[in-house]
Amino acid sequence: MRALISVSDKTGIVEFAQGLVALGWEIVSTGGTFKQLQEAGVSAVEISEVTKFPEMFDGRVKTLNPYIHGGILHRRDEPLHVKTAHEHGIRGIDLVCVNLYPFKETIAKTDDFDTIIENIDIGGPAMVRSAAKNFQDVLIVTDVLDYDAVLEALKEGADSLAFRRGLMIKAFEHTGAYDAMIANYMNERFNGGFGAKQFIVGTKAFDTRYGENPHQKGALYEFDYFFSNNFKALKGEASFNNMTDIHGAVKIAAAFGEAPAVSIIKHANPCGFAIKNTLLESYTEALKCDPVSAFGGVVAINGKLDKALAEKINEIFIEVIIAANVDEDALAVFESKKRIKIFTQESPYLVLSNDAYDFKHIDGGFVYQEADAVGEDEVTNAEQKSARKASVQEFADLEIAYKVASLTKSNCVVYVKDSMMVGIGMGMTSRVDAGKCALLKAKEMGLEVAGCAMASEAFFPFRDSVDAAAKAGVKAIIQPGGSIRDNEVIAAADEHGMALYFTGIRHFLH
Ligand code: 93A
Repeated sequence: MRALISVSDKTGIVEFAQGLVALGWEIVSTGGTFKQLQEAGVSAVEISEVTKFPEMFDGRVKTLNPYIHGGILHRRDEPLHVKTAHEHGIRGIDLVCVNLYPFKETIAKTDDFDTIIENIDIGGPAMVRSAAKNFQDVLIVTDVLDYDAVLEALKEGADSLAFRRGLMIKAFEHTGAYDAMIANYMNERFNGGFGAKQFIVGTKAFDTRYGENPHQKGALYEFDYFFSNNFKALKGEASFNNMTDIHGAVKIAAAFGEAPAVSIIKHANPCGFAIKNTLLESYTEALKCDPVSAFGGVVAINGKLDKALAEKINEIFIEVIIAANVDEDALAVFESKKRIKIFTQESPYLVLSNDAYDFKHIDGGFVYQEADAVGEDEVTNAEQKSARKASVQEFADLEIAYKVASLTKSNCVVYVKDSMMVGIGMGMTSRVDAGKCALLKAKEMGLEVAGCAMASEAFFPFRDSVDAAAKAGVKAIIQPGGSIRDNEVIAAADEHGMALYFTGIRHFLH
């Protein structure tokens, strides 16, 4: 039996080749791989001996040859194929182990187009696809993590058709994802990301137990292995709804750099947020906004979940905690709690993938757009429209309210006082209702709204929301502006002695 090994990521390759040799396999390999195997004392044949051609054109043509592709592709159960192979001196290749030129790593470190082009693998995917097509007779190994399982299967004669089929599917996923990555990169570079005939995304990270409801199947797909690298379950298993809530929670808690921000999310919308001196204080204040909604919610912590914070959170039922990092004795606090789930990113602060994409499913397809974000200076550069200027604390509160509003379902209005959210109304069909709803809730929770700052993610179409806010004691407002009645809104703010700022940028989130 002969194996062809040609890998860019050479992790574990020596051990894999040694394992094959021990099972009586002969190894053929390409330049760099051959060298590595030879240095490790693994006997192998160089590819040029098989192809009877040297590697050519700076390695662009190494394995693209009938001795290789004929060896992989001919059907062992088709007498004419076997005869033709024999006539031409083509020997069978029964296992192909390939991983591709590191296109992703290359685009991450350079813009140099020649380098990028040279890192598009041609011969590799061709071999992967040949072997995958002929999976009945050829094992195709594309994942470093499969080496042990393959050796084990060969040892025990357990390389069944089902086993080979599994490897075949992985192989086509591998080449499919690779070409998608190249197409997406080229589109982004030359078409601003919107010229793609096909937009191809996502690798499965894991299946969720079910979808949004128990009768629906669900799974998480990721771009660029974001979750594989930045999401670890310490307790429990993330559900479909947990993932969308965690998304909302992390986006908000991570929106203020290294500040000790804590957000509480229910059904993808915030029901608590604060930035105080410590994470414990932030959580305590965040919870006051709407402890009823927070019950069974998701808490995101922009820093360490320590024991004291864990004990505080443990006072009520929170379903999910996502913390940048978690102390062991904090985890121990929840030992006897069966239902709580705890996840970490194992980093000092919460991490976002910052992908440039955003899309939403609609029946039969999806709408695709650039991702939205509040610009770094958007709030600082907001235009003062009123006679009155916001105080330093009011301005800090405006920034919090505005960023939270940009990450909350439209229509929304957010009230913040002393860096703590005191009221929020969201997902309403009318902005004035969102405002009323928030105030009603704040009153119910016994929270003081007077003196707070307020933000809206889109303009106020009428002065009614400003009048209502003034009545509640709001002192500063930030919003995009852009309504034909902006002047009435400004006049209302001046009448009430409020500070009013326009950012000029709308942040609908539907
Ligand atoms: O340059 S290629 O597109 N042309 C080829 O014929 C070819 N054959 C194998 N790339 C080719 N490969 C790739 O070389 C493999 O996919 C693998 O990633 C890499 C291994 O090269 P080396 O063994 O020299 O490190």
